[in-house]
Amino acid sequence: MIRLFVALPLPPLLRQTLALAGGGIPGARWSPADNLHITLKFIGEVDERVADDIVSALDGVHAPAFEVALRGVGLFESGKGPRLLYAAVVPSPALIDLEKRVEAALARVPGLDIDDRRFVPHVTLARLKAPDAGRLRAFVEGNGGLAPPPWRADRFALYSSVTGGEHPVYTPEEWFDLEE
Ligand code: 3AM
Repeated sequence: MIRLFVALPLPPLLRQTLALAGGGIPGARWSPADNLHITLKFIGEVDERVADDIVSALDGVHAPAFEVALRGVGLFESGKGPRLLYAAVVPSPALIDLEKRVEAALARVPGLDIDDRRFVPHVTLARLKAPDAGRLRAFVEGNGGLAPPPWRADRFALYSSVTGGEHPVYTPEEWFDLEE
């Protein structure tokens, strides 16, 4: 079995910059630079044979390359308080369209049960467990103006995810080019 998700990578320099912004909030586990990405669709655990079908399906996704921009930070909350700190992604029509195309391609793979939660494009900066409320608020307020230079998304990847360690290990297993 292999745990998979589909995501857009972030440029290496941007990953380093965002990872360096971390620290200083007790109760926040910061994503290492290598883990920063924009999830398009979480797939979950699948059999290796199904993984091959997923690659074939994603090969059939044709979409244009497009500009991506991050703008500000936000929190995902659960009933028990904030659980995830993220950099928000400007939801351009091209990004929404790509997510829909990936979703449609995966829907055609037999044996897959993909979650259909609303797409809120984001980059997970930290996972939170009883974070220090004052420090968290200061970080969110201090980074409301986050606006790194936009970049051109010209490919996406099928990533594997190995959980269990301090941080999950994400590895791009296959790349899929967007059209220029
Ligand atoms: O892009 P982020 O970091 O928000 O939280 C997991 C991570 O999202 C999410 O998939 C990405 C790669 O692991 N994820 C993990 N389990 C999930 C699930 N059961 C999930 N998303 C939806 N349903």
